[in-house]
Amino acid sequence: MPLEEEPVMTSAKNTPTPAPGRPGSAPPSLEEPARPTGPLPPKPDQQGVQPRTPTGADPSPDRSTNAQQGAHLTTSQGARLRDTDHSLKAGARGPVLLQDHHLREKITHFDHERIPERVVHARGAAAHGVFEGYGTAEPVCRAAFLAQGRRTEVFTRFSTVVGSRGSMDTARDTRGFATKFYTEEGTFDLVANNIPVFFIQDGIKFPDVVHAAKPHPDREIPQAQSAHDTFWDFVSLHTEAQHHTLWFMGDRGIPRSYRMMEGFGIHTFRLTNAAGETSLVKFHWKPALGVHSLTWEEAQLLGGADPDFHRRDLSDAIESGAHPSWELGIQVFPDTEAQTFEGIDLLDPTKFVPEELAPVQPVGRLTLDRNPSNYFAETEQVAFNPGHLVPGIDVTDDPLLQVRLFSYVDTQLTRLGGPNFAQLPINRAHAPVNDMLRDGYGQQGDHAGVAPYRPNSLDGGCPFTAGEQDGAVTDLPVRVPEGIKERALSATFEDHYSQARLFWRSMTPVEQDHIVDAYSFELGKCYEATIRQRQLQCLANIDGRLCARVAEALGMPAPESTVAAEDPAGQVPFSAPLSQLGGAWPVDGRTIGILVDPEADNSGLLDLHEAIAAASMTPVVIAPRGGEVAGVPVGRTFATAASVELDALLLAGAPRLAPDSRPSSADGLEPRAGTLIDECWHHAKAIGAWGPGREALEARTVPGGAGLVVGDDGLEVLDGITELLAAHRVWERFPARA
Ligand code: HDE
Repeated sequence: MPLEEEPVMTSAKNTPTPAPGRPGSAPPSLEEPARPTGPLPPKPDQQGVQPRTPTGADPSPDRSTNAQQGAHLTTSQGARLRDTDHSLKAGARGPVLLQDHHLREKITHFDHERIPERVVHARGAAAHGVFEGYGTAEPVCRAAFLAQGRRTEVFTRFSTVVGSRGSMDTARDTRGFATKFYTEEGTFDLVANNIPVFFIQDGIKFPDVVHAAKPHPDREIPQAQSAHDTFWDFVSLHTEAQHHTLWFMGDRGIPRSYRMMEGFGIHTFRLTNAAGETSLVKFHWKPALGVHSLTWEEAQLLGGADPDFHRRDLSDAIESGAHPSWELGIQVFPDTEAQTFEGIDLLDPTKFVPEELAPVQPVGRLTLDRNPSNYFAETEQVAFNPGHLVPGIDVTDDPLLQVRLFSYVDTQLTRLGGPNFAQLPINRAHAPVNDMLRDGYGQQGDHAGVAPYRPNSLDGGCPFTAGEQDGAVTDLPVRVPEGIKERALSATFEDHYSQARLFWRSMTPVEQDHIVDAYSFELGKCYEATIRQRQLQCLANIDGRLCARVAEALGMPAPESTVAAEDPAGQVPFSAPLSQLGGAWPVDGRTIGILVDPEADNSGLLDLHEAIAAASMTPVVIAPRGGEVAGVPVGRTFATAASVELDALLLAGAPRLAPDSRPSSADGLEPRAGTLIDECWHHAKAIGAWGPGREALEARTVPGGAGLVVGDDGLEVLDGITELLAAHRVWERFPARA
């Protein structure tokens, strides 16, 4: 039988799923195609993406991928198949035959599709992008990717720490923020978190803190939560964890979006400039959109309404063209023998350096502009390692960092099934690779030559080692402090409370309220009174007022502090950048709900929809039923809408229930529309209304209340809402309680 001609584009992946309410995406055909027709076009943010080859440069396209070539279904060996729905049987109702190769291959492969999830940071979402250097780092760092105007491809993965791969995005937790820079000098990984300090000072304790935070081993509950006895048992006994814990009891533990988080390298790194001079630095990512958070109630509701909230938010924003960006900055400290700055031990990862003491100096910009095309191949298989460094960037003796340098490869050997995971497309260096690593599970290199050893004469002596002038990584002649071999901790690591106190003092009253609520919730979930009591003691050592407020909520006595309350030498009393409030920020990628009554006059709806999209925000029309209203697609019906998905709400109409349909509220408003307004009001979101929507607004909120915008039409109201959104939330609606 002659083979049919192949269509030009044959991959059927990338079926566009239009974001709610986004008009214009071509729907797939109703019928299953009978002949190859070519796929739906790739999404705009995925255009021109080719899988990277595992080995060698520029192989033929046929060798570049073994996935989805040609129009026809084949076995893994390329033999075309005419049926994949029926196993080969002895008669239509008889037993299945072992000789059915396709059946066995299909089931066997399926049986092995899952790999172990990450032992921590299992739940994540990622995106591709570009980093552009400003050249401002040159006085301290010779890394080529920081040069002015140098553009480097990057891949960034965000994650929660504790939950399993299928857990909710909005759990209260620290977030990972790991970036792979595919630089021309080799790959540099900045494996960061959204909190600048860590739980522990020595990596040997990492299994302890993780075992304490993970679900209880007997019943495996709770999932993705720190609100349980084992976690608070550990951190209340292990007081160096108190500082980090306070940060994630604060609003940073429940970010509004990955796009609105800071990132911190935590450890101190050592940089070298072209003259060989060294400096100590801490890395910071500053988001262009500002640092913003959910409320705790929103986070909890989202856990049910949309467990993928952060993942969806990131990919929707990128797909709609609202590309998130961050500035990379460094705090620079002199590389002295003491490795301290203003009395702060730079090797202690439970301490940060306030920006008032060392400003964050911008050195480049990261922009994420492309979603992965395959979650497993990219986001799941990416392997970061703080030991992936380039010339000009080196580690220090921070005992947490030193252990990390061992752990990442070790865990990846199991997770990614052998030693060749650096050859996976997402992990491949973009710099030429010429190693002498050979064989092993999953080897994809077809290495030439006979002499993968040095010295050799058979392969012409290749590969040659490089000198510093050829861009080689050099080992810095750093002095190692002399001492005896001992399992001990430096006395400079002993202060566990003063920076936690600085953090607490630097919060605004509403942020302090959130912290009190978080401790009250978390400790309220602990069964053991002694654990609550012990943690109250830690809070008393941080701040008496914090302790008293949490103790009151728990109905327990507040203990007295057992530590000195004076600030250590050099510490600032207050650090403004620690608070998230204040300032005005771009509104790109914010979601605006528009509640409509399809029976009313919706003539201005299309213009409003377009105006919101033109301002780089996402409009979502919410109506009693699906379809279109005035030419605009309904993004959410009352069955699928949730207030927690929205940043602001516009009331274009006031859908009502028919009087005899079922019990209604006094204002006659459709109850689910009423709940939407109530929740947006309660969560301090901006709400706008015009026409019949004004009536609903007045009925469900406090007339004249903060953050309410009324006007004659949607466009006028939108201006006021956009202004309010720049501050993220209508903070005046949360009167400070203390
Ligand atoms: Fe990690 N960490 N970590 N960590 N870490 C991992 O590596 C580890 C620490 C961070 O999106 C693991 O491939 C130890 C600090 C991120 O793939 C593992 C210690 C910081 C990610 C590991 C730390 C991080 C990881 C699990 C204490 C912030 C996710 C899977 C010595 C500066 C990366 C993997 C991704 C992942 C070990 C402490 C950040 C087990 C032993 C401090 C963002 O190797």
